[in-house]
Amino acid sequence: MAYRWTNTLTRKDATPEALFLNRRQLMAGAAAGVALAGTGARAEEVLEPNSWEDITEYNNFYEFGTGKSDPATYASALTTEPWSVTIDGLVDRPGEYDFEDIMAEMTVEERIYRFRCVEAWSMVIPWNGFELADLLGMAGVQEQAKYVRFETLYRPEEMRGQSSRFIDWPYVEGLRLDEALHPLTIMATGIYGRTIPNQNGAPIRLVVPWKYGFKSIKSIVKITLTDEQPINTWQALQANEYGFYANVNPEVDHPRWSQATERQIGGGLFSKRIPTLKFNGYEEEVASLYEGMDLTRFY
Ligand SMILES: Nc1nc2c(c(=O)[nH]1)N[C@H]1C(S)=C(S)[C@@H](COP(=O)(O)O)O[C@H]1N2
Ligand SMILES: [Mo]
Repeated sequence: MAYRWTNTLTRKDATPEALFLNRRQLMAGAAAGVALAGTGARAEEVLEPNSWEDITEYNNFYEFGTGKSDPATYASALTTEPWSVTIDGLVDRPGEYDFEDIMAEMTVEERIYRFRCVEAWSMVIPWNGFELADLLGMAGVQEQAKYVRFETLYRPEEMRGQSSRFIDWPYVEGLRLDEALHPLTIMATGIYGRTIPNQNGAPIRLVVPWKYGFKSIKSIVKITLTDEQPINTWQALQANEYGFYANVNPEVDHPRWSQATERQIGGGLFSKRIPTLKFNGYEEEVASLYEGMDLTRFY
């Protein structure tokens, strides 16, 4: 079954309060899907999502500038139709996959996830999307593949921040294959039941909720299956501050600030710092991926 988003939903259509509340409670449980079987406790948890305004007006998307309001101000210049994603490397069916053709095959669901930036702020975001594993399945992952490398669009005519050369564009990210195939890892195409806004990474972006936000690469045009660990943009830029794994860990401070707590975006007067959770609260689901690894070294 495939479900396709359209641009015709308004926020009011998408979130009748009572309906949304019910759905939210359902999805809080469904969010972790298979991985949650038998771990009832977290499934009961209900996360209060941030507002549409918080989520779409306070962003990091350096292709449009380094200020938090730059993406909301300038990302409307980005053309997202037509869009295609090249999937290549160690796959059975390499090629340029049209966004529409991908969506026709995928089942879109809502996932309400904590989102924790390495800069120590956080939100809760109701994404719409599908599991990355399903998309990789479309291309057929070969046995020798060990990592997945992602690339954002490079189009300086529309992405004004790309005229600044402090980043070696395009923005690149990577995951180990087992991280990429984990049921919590999704490709997001919507927020609050609406098409994902350009500033949040339209038309398709990665969301890996147990890792720092910079891993969740936006506006993806290329996915490569490889047997070599990719060098992600932030690691290339500042390897002593940002690593490949980038798992949220309150016990390992950033060289320039503590990661023990985080500032909740929104809430006005009630805005506060809360303790940061190991693996951003998804420890039960993902800790086994890192058994035997020294998480203070592999950051
Ligand atoms: N292509 C690209 N992807 C990106 C970034 C970026 O600058 N460029 N910023 C990252 C960072 S640091 C964060 S915190 C999240 C922010 O996502 P949001 O604006 O949807 O909250 O996007 C990540 N993905
Ligand atoms: Mo971030």
